[in-house]
Amino acid sequence: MKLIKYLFTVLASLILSINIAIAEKWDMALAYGAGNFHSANATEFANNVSKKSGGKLTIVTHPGGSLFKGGEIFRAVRTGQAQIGERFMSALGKEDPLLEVDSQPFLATSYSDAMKLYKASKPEIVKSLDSKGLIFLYAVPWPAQGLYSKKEINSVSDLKGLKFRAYNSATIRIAELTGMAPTKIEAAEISQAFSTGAVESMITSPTTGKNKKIWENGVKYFYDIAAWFPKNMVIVNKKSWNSLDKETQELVMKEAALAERKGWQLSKQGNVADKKALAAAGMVVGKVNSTLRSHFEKVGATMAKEWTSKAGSRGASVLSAFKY
Ligand code: PCA
Repeated sequence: MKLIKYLFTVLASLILSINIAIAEKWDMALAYGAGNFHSANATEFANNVSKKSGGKLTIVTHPGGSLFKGGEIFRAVRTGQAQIGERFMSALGKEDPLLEVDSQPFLATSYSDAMKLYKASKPEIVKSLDSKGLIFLYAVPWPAQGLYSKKEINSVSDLKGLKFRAYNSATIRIAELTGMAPTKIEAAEISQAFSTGAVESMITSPTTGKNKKIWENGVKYFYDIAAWFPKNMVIVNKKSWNSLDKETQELVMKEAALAERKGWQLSKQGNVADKKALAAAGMVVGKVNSTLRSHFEKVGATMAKEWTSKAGSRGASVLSAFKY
């Protein structure tokens, strides 16, 4: 009897230890608020994986920068402080200029071109992230980027000296080339920056303006320049990835592909609906005049040259794959 009891205990602890070895819990760092479509999509992805993995992997999401702020997420995932996270790709140009190809003005100005550019750049990006100890899962664009301003902008000289909120090197460069005064500010601090008067203009999506209720901070104008579609990507720490069995890895990749498709759809819907929401909130939603547009296009051409020389032969082959 004693022996049976002993064997039973051994067996029970064995089963328990096997379970512990197999069951993984990942914390997913998200920079944007729970109501943002990127976060909602990532949460659905996380829930689907958790549900379908049979208890082998649970992904817990932490939206709104509650685990790590936007600017910290790449490093946190790389070092394994968070096993998985989402980051705005084009803020990582210092890591790899290819990550900011989607923020080059007027390179891809429609969803179908943005998809083409994504496909052309993805293999190199996946490889470069892998060499930094990261597994790429999926990427989803923000709606088309437009110019927000407290004051009306009718001419090139109206841009001069405007205090401008930038979110990456490309938007800093646009500001410099158009005579605005840029400050880099993460999305989480937008409302405060506008309400204190630290900034008075920015370029971002109708979605971010709507989510921030930007009209409450004295921003009256939205100019739909639609010059690029920057993406967020979801990445996993490679060590965490390697601790999953093959079946679970396949499940994660399958759900990631679904999340990517859904995310692009949500983005397209937001691109229409969120502009309407800005107008419904009383903002003036329109286009820049043709002089301003060609001014921005010239800036785009200068930046394309600068980026090409920064991105070297890898950049050149991405561009030729895109144009092909
Ligand atoms: N919203 C984010 C990135 C691009 C966008 O549309 C932001 O403004 O920071």
